[in-house]
Amino acid sequence: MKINLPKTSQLLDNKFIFGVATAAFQIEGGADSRLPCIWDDFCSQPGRIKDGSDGLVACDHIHRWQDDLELIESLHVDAYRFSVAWGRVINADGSINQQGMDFYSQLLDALQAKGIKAFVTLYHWDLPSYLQQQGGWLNRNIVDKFRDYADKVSQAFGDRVYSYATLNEPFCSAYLGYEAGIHAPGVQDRQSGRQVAHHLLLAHGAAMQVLQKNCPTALNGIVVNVSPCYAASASEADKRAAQMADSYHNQWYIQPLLEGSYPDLLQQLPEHERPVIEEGDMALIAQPLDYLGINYYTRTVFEATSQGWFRDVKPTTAPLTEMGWEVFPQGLTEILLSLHQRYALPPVYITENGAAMPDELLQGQVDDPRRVAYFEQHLLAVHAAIEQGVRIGGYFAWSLMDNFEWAEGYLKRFGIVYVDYPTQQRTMKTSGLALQQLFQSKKNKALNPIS
Ligand code: IFM
Repeated sequence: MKINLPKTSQLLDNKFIFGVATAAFQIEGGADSRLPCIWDDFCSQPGRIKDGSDGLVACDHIHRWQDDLELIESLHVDAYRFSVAWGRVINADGSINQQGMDFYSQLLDALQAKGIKAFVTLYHWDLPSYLQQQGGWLNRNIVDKFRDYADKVSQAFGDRVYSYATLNEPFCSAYLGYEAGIHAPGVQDRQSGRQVAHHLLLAHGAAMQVLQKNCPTALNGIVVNVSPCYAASASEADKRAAQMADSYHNQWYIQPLLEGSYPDLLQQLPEHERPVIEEGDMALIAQPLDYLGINYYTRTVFEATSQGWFRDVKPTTAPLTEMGWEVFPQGLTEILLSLHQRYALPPVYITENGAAMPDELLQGQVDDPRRVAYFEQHLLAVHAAIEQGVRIGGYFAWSLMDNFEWAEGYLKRFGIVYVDYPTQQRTMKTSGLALQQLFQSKKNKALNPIS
């Protein structure tokens, strides 16, 4: 199966970056060589993870990274996006864990030798447990801890990193972890969620200053997840609900980053639900960004509640992925355009996009035509946004391989490479082959621009 893009698409330009993405806790395993984190603790609480699993072994990437890197190279990607496990590189007393640092150092060297750009995320949700015991993201001191972590990592990695993201999806850490309570650490409290969001944004700002000082030539920024919010009906109440949801879930993170202020919705929260914001905080958050990473999977539809708030309506009829998420590629174009119209956006990278599908390994093959279609539709959506003026520098498929899908455990497969967990054998899916062909044809076009 092929992924077809218009021949003249800017996605096929030499400068456009194609890549695949992963995150430390989801693939590494090797829990005995790092400090425990909040996700280890969460997994050990009965009922938190659908299949009762954990990240102790995951894809055993820690021992198989060289083979995995061959796989990445075989895809003809320009870049590989991965995250650093904080508790693998920094000890509880703040000193460097050299063995852990060496692991990423070797990976960076190997990527460099293969000409693959490293996109490094500093925080993809795996806060060390000892920091959680000190209050975690609710304790404002976390900002200093994160700054120090960013400093040590960026000094150790030097200029081998093409791009840093301070945080991956602060919405998930704050909202899913502290308001909905379905992610670690499993708290359900609105004020905590808003406070954690504020501390995450502050930590981002503090780390950005360090990154710009230590790595002035790297592309430094942050990755947010966005889900465009649609009204369930044409009623004024539902339209307003969708606007509020957009403010609460999307703009709550983007507006402080780009404009140094929270959406007006903040003023509508009762005082006891608002975050504590100190003088100078908003300026620290709004550090200039070299790029904004956007993760997109689906849209969300909202209706009004009788309390004047919003509630999402589960999709039923449209094509759904295994996550129950609607396949809605035009939402990606629409959210990119609306952000472009609303803000002075830095260059955007689509840092995650992909789908969980009901994959089966049959006679050594995994045929996933619906995922191929998903990628094609979303790449076309990116193309459409570029055509309408949004500056987009790259696109990363989520994910390189099946992995630990947080509260869903190993039940949901997002990989373009299938992982047979009992044997740890990797099998390229049809979608992996389709992306491989696309990525290769882009490289070939760059080499032979006339063809
Ligand atoms: O697996 C996650 C990833 O860790 C963050 N973004 C969304 C993906 C799919 O749920």
